Order: sequence, then C-alpha cells, then structure tokens
Amino acid sequence: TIGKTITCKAAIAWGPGEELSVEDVEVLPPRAHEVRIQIYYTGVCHTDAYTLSGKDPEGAFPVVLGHEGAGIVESVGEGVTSVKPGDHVVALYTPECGECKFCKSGKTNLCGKIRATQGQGLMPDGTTRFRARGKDLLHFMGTSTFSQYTVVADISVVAVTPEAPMDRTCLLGCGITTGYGAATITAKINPGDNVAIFGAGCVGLSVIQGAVQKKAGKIIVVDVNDSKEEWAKKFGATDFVNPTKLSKSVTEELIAMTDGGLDYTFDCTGNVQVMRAALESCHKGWGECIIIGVAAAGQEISTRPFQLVTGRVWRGCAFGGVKGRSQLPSLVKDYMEDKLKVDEFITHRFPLGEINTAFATMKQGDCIRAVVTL
Ligand code: NAD
Ligand code: AHE
Ligand code: ZN
Ligand code: ZN
Repeated sequence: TIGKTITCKAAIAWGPGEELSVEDVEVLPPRAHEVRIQIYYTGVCHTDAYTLSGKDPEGAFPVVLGHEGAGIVESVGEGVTSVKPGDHVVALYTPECGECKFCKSGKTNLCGKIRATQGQGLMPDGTTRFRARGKDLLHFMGTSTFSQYTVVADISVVAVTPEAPMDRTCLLGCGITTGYGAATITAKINPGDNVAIFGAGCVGLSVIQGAVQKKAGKIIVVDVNDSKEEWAKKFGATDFVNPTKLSKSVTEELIAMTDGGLDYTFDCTGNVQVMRAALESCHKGWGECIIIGVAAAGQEISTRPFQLVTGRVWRGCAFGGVKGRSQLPSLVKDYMEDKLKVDEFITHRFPLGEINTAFATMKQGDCIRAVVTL
C-alpha cells in the first residue's frame, strides 16, 4: 500500500449536531514530512463532542474527528526521520517541532509550526488527505483518529515502546496526560501543598494522580456527582466535597478546610462559574488556579481584579503542558512500571460501528473513558 491511496472505514462528521457516519473513506499517501498511521484504538474525549456540537469556533465540516489515538506507522513521506513503518505511536494534537519560537522558549509546550493549518483542518501544505463520497474531508486537531488510517505531520506523532498495549496507551494522547501534566508540569506542586480539583472525570482523576506523585497535602475533590467520591478516593483524594450539599459556598468551605485557601486549584469541568470558584478558593498571596476545561464559544470568566491584586493567579494549559515528542515516552514507561494508572480509566469499549453509542455513553456520569476499537 506504500504510495497508494487506502480505502478504509472512518466515522465522518458531515455536519454540526449530526451523528457520526461510519463509511468508506479514501486516505491519500503521506507527502513530505507526513506519516500515515493505522489507528488501532482511540479514546473519545469531550472535546470531540464539543466540536461535533457546532459550539467550537474552530469547528468545520465535513471532518474526521478524534484526537486520542494509538496505532502503527504504515508509511512515511519524504524526509521523515523520527518514525518508521512498524513503529508503535501515539498521535499528538499538540505537536513539537523543536525549532519554532514556542518550542525554543523553554516556557511552553505549545508549538507554533503548524497551528494555523491545524486549526483550519488542513495538513501543513494546506490540503487534506481524506476523501469520501467524492468530497474532501477536513482533518481535526492534526490527528483525526476516528479513521482506520490517518495522515499526520511528522511533528504530530511520537513512537513509544511496542510492548505497551495500544488499547490503553491511546488514552495518553489526551485525557490522562492532560491532568497528570497539569499537576506535575504546569502547577509544579510541592510536597505538602493543598490542592483542590473541580470535576472528577478522566482529566480530574489524572490531576489527583499527579498530585499524589508530587506528595501533595490535602487533595480535595469537588464534584456535583456523589458517585465520583469513590472514584476520587481510589485515585488518592483525601477529601470529597459536593457543592450542591453545602450550606455555604464551596469557596468558603474550601478556605475553611485549608486554613486560608488552596496552593493550587484545577478546573476540570469547563464551567466558567466553577473556574471563578476555583480561583477564589486559592490562598491569598500565592494560590494558583489552573484552567484545563474547555468552555463553549462565547463563555467568559470573571472575578474581582482584587483577587489577582492580592496574589492569586489564573493560568491554563493544553495537554497538561507536556511536550509530546520529548516527554510522552517516559509516561508510557511509567505506565509499564506500574507508576502511572491508565487501565483504571477505561469503563467502556465499543467497536467503530458503535461510536455514536460511545459519544452518548461519555455524557453519562458512570463513564470515565470509552475506548473505540478501529
Ligand atoms: P468529564 O465530563 O468526564 O468530567 C467532568 C466532571 O465534572 C464530572 O465528574 C462532572 O460531574 C463534574 N462537574 C460538572 N459540573 C460541575 C460543577 N459545577 N462543579 C463540580 N463538578 C462538576 O470530563 P473530562 O473528560 O474529565 O474533561 C474535563 C474537561 O477538560 C472538558 O471540558 C474537556 O473538554 C477538557 N479537556 C481539556 C484539555 C486541555 O488540554 N486543556 C484536554 C482534555 C480535556
Ligand atoms: N478550538 C477551541 C478550543 C479547544 C481547546 O481548547 N483545545 C485544547 C485541547 S482540548 C483536548 O481535549 C487545546 O489544546 N488548545 C490549544 C490549542 O492550540 O488548540 C476554541 O475555543 O477555539
Ligand atoms: Zn481531549
Ligand atoms: Zn515548534
């Protein structure tokens, strides 16, 4: 198949708010500095549903969604040196070129090299590698993992040990890495720091894992769903608060529990009111609130500027601040050495033909992650 177009199955989003349609798609061969990957497994993330809903200002259709995938390199275009056919890989929606202003700054994991075309759903040369029903389909987040084969830029993929099971490592492509990185890389939690995590989904539970690894003091989980208490404790949370069951505000409660407020708080809900509460629960003088959740278009955050004047900080991160090509292999290694939980997050599995059920399941409270087998 090298150099040839491959016809395979993909879940196509033809328009906003429509169900995905699993059908034949043509996947063109990789061009220079591109990699064609056979995707074996993909997680389904809320951001896929967000873009499918039509609320993502960058959303465009028809498109092949999916950004939490693992697979094996099928072929590579001219000039690709970082991976080769047969390599087991994870797709990276946050690429790492190593040479742009962002990559060289040492201050961020964001990479500027292909961000403009990635946001337009195109490969770096401004074209697409997907066709169906005689029409061009757009790419998504530079990854498009809801297809049995996909083409990505060579800076958007990382090889990992072939011993790692792909049906689990796919989750390192977004949710787990995002939360774990937010705690360990973005927040840089110190031993004894008190932290609060708003939202105990895949991302929030991963923040707990990072906080445990960093030997945090109190690890308080805030969730409106009582069934998340058991999940939170299983991952190492010390306390659980359901804000709907309090007689005072969640901020007052958290400040009382921590002698003045948290060293770090994390929003893992995407709710802008929660983001405010998370900031205002931070300790005066130094507490930092890390924004991870994705809020819908048009939503804005607000607080009294006095909250920032008195030393609280609002910060945010994409992919946890993790540089995919240089740092993901060691997370896979940690998983293989039982130092990082991954299996525990998988509550549901579906074949590609039932991907719409995976989306519906994700929106229910008992789903942490659904993995789709391609
Ligand atoms: P999830 O839906 O599985 O978990 C969210 C949790 O928040 C649920 O347990 C829910 O009960 C709880 N919740 C909802 N409203 C709440 C409220 N008002 N107060 C407290 N808890 C509340 O989602 P997830 O997969 O863990 O993702 C969380 C968010 O992170 C989403 O917005 C997702 O799009 C975003 N995300 C961002 C990045 C990034 O790189 N920045 C990466 C992955 C996901
Ligand atoms: N396109 C949306 C923003 C979506 C968003 O915030 N994406 C996160 C990753 S979410 C993963 O589940 C991200 O990485 N953002 C950084 C980037 O460069 O896209 C919008 O509102 O326009
Ligand atoms: Zn995601
Ligand atoms: Zn770069």
